[in-house]
Amino acid sequence: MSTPAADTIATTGQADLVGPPGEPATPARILRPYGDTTGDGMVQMSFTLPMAHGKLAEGAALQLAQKMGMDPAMVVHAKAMGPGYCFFVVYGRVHHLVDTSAITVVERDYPLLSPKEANLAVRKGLRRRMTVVGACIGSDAHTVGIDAILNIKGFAGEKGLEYYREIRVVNLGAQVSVPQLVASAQEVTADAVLVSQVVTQRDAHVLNTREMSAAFREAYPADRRPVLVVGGPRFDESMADQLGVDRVFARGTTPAEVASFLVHALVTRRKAAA
Ligand code: B12
Repeated sequence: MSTPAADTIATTGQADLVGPPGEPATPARILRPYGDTTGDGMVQMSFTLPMAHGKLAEGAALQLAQKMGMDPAMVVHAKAMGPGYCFFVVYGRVHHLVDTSAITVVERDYPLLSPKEANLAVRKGLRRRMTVVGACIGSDAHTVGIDAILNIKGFAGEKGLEYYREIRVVNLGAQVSVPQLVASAQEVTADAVLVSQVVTQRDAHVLNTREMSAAFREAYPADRRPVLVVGGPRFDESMADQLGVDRVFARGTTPAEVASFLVHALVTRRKAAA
C-alpha cells in the first residue's frame, strides 16, 4: 500500500489505513498542530528563564524557542516572577509531524465496572471484603488526589472507593513513611496499597515509589504481597515495571477505573491463574 506524502495528509486531514495483511486495518495519520488554519504548525509553549524581565530576556526567550525548532517565534506574554526570573509564553510555527501509527499508550485492559458490579465481583470472588490502604508517602502533603479516589465524595461525578460496600478503605493521609505504610498494610492485611505522589521535584515521585515497592517486596513473600498501585498527575503510565508496581494511574483518573483494576488484579486475574 502506498502512503501519500505527509504534507498531503496533514493539510487534507485524510486517513491512511495500515496494518498486517489479514488483520483489521488501523487508521494511521500524519498530523501537524494548528493555531489559525489547519496544518499551519502553530504551537504555544511556556517556560521561565532566570533573567530579570526586559528586552534582553525576551530576546533570550526567542533564541530558546528558535533553537527548539520554532520558526517564526513570537513572545506573546512575558511577566516578571520576582527578582531575576521571567515567565514567557511563546507562539510560533514548528515543522515537526506527528505519526499516529508510531505512538505507544497504555490502554485500559480490563472492563470498567459500576460500583454494583465491582461489589458483586468481590463478594463472589474473594468471599470477604477487599481491604485497601492509601497514603501520600515521603514529604508529599498533596492529599486531594488520593482523597478523590478514596473518599466517598469521589471525583468527576463518581463516588470514591469508600462508597463500595465490599471495599474497606484505610486512608493514612499525608507524609506517611514507607516503614509506616508497610506496617499499616500488614496490620490490616491489605489486599492493595494505593500510593499518591504529586511532587516530582528531583524525581521524588520515582525515588519514593521505588523505595516503597522494594520495601513491600522485602516484607512479603511474592505470593502474599498486596497489589501495589501508584498515582499522580505527572506519572508515565508505562513505567509500572520500572517502578516495581502493578499499575500506574495518571492525571484525570476516576475511582471506578481504580476499583475496576483492583477487581481485575485481585479477583479475575487470580481466579484465572488458580
Ligand atoms: C492544592 C495544592 C497544594 C496544597 C495541597 C493541599 C492538600 N491537602 O492536598 C498545598 C497548599 C498544601 C500545597 C503545598 C505545596 N505544593 Co502544591 N499544589 C496544589 C495544586 C494547586 C493542586 C493539586 C491538586 O489538588 N490537584 C487536584 C487533584 C484531584 O489532582 P491530582 O493530584 O492530579 O489527582 C488526580 C490524579 O493525578 C490521580 N491520582 C493522584 N494520586 C493518586 C493515587 C492513586 C493511588 C491513584 C490511583 C490515582 C491518583 O487521581 C486524581 C483524580 O483524577 C497544584 C497545582 C495544580 N494546579 O495541579 C500544586 C503543586 C502540585 N504544588 C506544588 C508545590 C511545589 C508545592 C510546595 C512544594 C510549595 C512550597 N514551596 O511550599 C508545597 C509542598 C507541600 C508538601 N509537603 O507536599 C507544585 C509541584 C511541582 C512538582 N511537580 O514537583 C504544583 C504542581 C504547583 C506548581 N505548578 O508549582 N500544594
